[in-house]
Amino acid sequence: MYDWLNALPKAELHLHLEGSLEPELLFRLAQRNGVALPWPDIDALRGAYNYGNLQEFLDLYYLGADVLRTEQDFYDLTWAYLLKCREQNVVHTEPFFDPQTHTDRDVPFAVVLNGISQALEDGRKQLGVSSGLILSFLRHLPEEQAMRTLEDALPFRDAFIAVGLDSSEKGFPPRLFQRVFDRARAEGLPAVAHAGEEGPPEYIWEALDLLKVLRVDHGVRAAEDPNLIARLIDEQIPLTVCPLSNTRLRVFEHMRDHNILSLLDAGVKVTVNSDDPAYFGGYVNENFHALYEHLGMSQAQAQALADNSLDARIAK
Ligand code: ES4
Ligand code: ZN
Repeated sequence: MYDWLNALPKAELHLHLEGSLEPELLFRLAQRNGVALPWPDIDALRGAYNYGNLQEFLDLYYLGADVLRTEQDFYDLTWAYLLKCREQNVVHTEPFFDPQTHTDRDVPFAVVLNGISQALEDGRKQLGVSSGLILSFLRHLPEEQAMRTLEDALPFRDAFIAVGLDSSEKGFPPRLFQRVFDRARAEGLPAVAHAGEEGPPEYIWEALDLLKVLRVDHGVRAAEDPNLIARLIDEQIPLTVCPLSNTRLRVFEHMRDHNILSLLDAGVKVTVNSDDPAYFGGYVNENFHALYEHLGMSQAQAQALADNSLDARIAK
């Protein structure tokens, strides 16, 4: 079963490039750029990968991202992830990046984008991994800063397939970003958004009705609202679910409690994704393995999940 799962062609639709920064590369880039780290060695950093909730993870994720400084750094980060894609039969990926995490540290937008875009282009040519990049806004920062980030991005409009919304969810509802998403849509950029990870079902309604998202990232708390589930099924709105992320961040206490297969069987278009693989202990295939091990996922269910991922692509 594990070999069969590994060989399944699949797409990854929920992956933060900054969250694919493995500790080894993190330490190498820190040394290359002369950045002092709060951890004495790689094992100490790995020891810190223990989170009580989303915010505890995010605090570490933003600290780690501080080693990314040059175009080459962003290239190396993206390339390492694409090598994983090839290894895992991820034939298509639509990764996120968070420009504000870098521009707020005075790393220019173009430095970040050029490094990532060059690696994605080389990945298409040399690895046969197709891709489309999603520009994600940080929702814990003011709406004006998201709008400024969008303005910075528009000269590079063709480098993106969509905009997204991530970071701390509770207290930062989608409605705060309606103007930014209106502007993006006017420029022809479709939208996705994190909603219903830690936040309530109302945030998923807002993402659909106000931000007009094509997909919902996470969305697992939709299960608390039967009317919302009916809408997701009726409109076949994809959810990009991240099982290892959800258990590491205590959205579900144990993998056996995860609702992804119940949602699948109910007719919701769910997909399997890794979110921040370096921080949550696995890439896409390890997420599939966990569903087999703890939820008894069948081959037919795994095939449906992989088919959903290819079908839910924005870039076709
Ligand atoms: C994230 Cl798991 C998760 N949730 C929200 N924002 C994020 N950024 C990176 N990983
Ligand atoms: Zn995410």
